[in-house]
Amino acid sequence: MNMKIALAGNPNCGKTTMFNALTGANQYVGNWPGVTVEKKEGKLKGKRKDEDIIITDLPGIYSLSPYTLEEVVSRDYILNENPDVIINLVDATNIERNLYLTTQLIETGVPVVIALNMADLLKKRNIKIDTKRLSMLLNCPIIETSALKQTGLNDLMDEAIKVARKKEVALPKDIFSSELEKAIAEVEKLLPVSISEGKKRWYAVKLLENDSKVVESIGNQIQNKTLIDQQREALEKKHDDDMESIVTDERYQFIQKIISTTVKKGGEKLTVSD
Ligand code: BGO
Repeated sequence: MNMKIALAGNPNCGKTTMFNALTGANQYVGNWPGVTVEKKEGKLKGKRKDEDIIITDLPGIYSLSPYTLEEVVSRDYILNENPDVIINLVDATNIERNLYLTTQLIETGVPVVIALNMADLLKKRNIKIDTKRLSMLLNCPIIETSALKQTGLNDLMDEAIKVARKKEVALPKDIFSSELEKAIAEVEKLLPVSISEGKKRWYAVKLLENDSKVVESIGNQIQNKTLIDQQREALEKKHDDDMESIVTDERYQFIQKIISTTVKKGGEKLTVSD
């Protein structure tokens, strides 16, 4: 069996430690084509080592925007190289910030499994996470791991392989406000047939944001580009803000909403309001 697994996450979430734990000495290090960003790939070690499971360690990033080489390398890989699954490492002690990237990864049409890493620190930091509920709200499997102590890694790989074989992509419901969701649905209708069903949402959001690289790559395949501009302008006028900020704010509002019922820090109460 051939399988491609991508590791993605914020800087300092424990990705290097996880990559080393999963691949051991079976690593090749080079550069991503055309740029001086380090590319690390390795074969999964241990009991499944004959199955040819290749793990690609993507650069540490906070977002899939087009502004840094690391972000561009990561998103080009995810969208064009067809990994079977993304393992998204989330630092459990810094969950709010880390989930911002998660909300973007789950839009790319590639199935995602979350490794809730640094789980060994949760007790010490007095943080409680209702993993089951968080997984339900994100519509995405979550496995608690400690890359440092090498716990949860077998369960993580079992889940990632299961999800990769299933090839089903699930989006969380209601990430954005209904007006933004409506605009995204309208833009999806204008996308060229070359964009697969699963990837449509990502491209629609990026076109609404006027993402320079996406406009450059598929802009000329869209006939009614003015309709996208109209959707963007209407929302920008209503919010008196630019589209990228509107999308960013709504992602954080979604994250706030879901963590308010799933994450408890210190003596805070965990309230379930819906
Ligand atoms: C230092 N649990 C704990 N407790 N720590 C972890 C875990 C985990 O699950 N996973 C990683 N770390 P990287 P990126 C360090 O280096 O893999 C730690 O950027 C130190 N170094 O050991 O590098 C890991 O690749 C001195 O910590 O992350 C590392 O994603 C004092 O998280 C750090 C304390 O891991 C970042 C920590 C000299």
